[in-house]
Amino acid sequence: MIEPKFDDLGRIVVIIPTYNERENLGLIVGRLRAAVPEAHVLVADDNSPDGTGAIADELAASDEHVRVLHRRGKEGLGAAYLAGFEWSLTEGYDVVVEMDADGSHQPEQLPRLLAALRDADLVLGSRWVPGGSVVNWPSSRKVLSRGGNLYTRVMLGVPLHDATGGFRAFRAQTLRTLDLTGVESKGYCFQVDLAWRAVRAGLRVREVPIEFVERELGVSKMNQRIVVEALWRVTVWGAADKAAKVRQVFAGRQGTSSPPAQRPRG
Ligand SMILES: Nc1nc2c(ncn2[C@@H]2O[C@H](COP(=O)(O)OP(=O)(O)OP(=O)(O)O)[C@@H](O)[C@H]2O)c(=O)[nH]1
Ligand SMILES: [Mg+2]
Repeated sequence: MIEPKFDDLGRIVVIIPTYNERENLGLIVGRLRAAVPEAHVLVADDNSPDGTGAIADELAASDEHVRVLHRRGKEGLGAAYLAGFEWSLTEGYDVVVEMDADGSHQPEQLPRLLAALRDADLVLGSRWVPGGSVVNWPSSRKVLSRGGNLYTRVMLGVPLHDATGGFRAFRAQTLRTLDLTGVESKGYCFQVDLAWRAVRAGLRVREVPIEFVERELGVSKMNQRIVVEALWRVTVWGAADKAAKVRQVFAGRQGTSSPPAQRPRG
């Protein structure tokens, strides 16, 4: 019996959203089970046409640490995570982790995130802090990610370097605090949305460096629509936030009392 290293954090579940990841799922779950044996795994599959859901069921049948959430159809990463969060909170987990199925997020680096969660409410695996890196990305993709993160930092005023990344560890209490019922974001901006909510709620958000490895197997679900959604929503959120601050300045000048600038939304 291997001694759990993170039992002080409580029960841990790693949510892996999948859409057509049949080549990757078994590999990633195997690596995860070896890297953090005490963690449970929830595969959130959107009825993948390639049969990923059936593979997930096979994994679950042979390992009681693995569970599967079968969803109706492809509704985007954000919706799959929201369903996974709800399941995890209902099941009473204390720590909820987000991780891609395609090997970009290395399960061997999860202990780093979990260790950092001891002094944080949300830990982000970050490609763009010292020590972080990306393997096998063309420079166009690096520019897109770094540019998107810079834009997010400027528009929303979040002090984060990788708000779009999806390798994260939440305390369950963080998810409860954020009130996720109003989250509509679907693609990358789902990650931005949650990080921004956590910062605005005054929670402790920490970034730890990760090495992100571009997928080798299977097909990317990244598309132009996901990028446009992120750009559009960040712009709208940022403009609304700045307008609210200007209104507060004017209200303050007129001597009326106003709520604090950075209130949690939920
Ligand atoms: N359940 C579910 N999972 C999804 C959906 N879209 C993407 N995913 C999963 O979310 C994770 C990230 O998607 P990727 O296609 O790897 O997106 P990406 O990492 O931005 O793109 P690449 O760098 O090209 O891999 C993978 O595990 C996908 O299988 C979806 O609509 N539903
Ligand atoms: Mg990927």
